[in-house]
Amino acid sequence: MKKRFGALAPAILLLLVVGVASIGTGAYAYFIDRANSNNNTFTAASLDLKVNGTENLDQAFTVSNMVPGGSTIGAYNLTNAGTTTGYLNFEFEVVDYENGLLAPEIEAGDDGTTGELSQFVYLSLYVDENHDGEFNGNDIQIYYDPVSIIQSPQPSLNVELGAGQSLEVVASFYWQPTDNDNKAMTDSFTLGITFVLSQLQQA
Ligand SMILES: [Ca+2]
Ligand SMILES: [Ca+2]
Ligand SMILES: [Ca+2]
Repeated sequence: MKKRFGALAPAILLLLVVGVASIGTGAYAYFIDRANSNNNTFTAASLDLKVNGTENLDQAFTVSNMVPGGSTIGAYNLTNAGTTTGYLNFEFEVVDYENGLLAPEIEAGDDGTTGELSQFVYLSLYVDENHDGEFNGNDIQIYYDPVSIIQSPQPSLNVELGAGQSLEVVASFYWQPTDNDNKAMTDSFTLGITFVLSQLQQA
């Protein structure tokens, strides 16, 4: 009898071990169910600024035979064709040309060093919020001064432009008459405007 029990002991011990192990791994068949959130996708947004529907607008203004008291006006349509809100700011580049020195220029004290036209022509640049072609109401003034000083640091305006939104920027040029207008005879200037749309507001 003692001998038979001794022979069964390893088997009983094995059952005990399996039982304890089963409790430890939780292998009993309780109910279970799962629900899923599949194909989570992450895509970058875009900022895509267009002026009059293009990336590089050439010669929006070509004005010849300017005279004191003369003016010209035009408008840009700016669109954020991207998918996230941007903030609009402005950069400018002016280059003056003398184009020869006439007697009236010399008599006015012009030394031919550089052209003077940009000192006489004022630019009024503004966001025309109410689209009436005039600076009024809640319109946002971007610049109002002689063109010659437009390259000096300008305050950041950070005009908000939402995804898919457009706004109108009006540029109005006016030759403010002075006693020195003769200095600008035959002179010319080129003006480049860069519209900058950025995700963050500029300092
Ligand atoms: Ca000249
Ligand atoms: Ca207006
Ligand atoms: Ca001149």
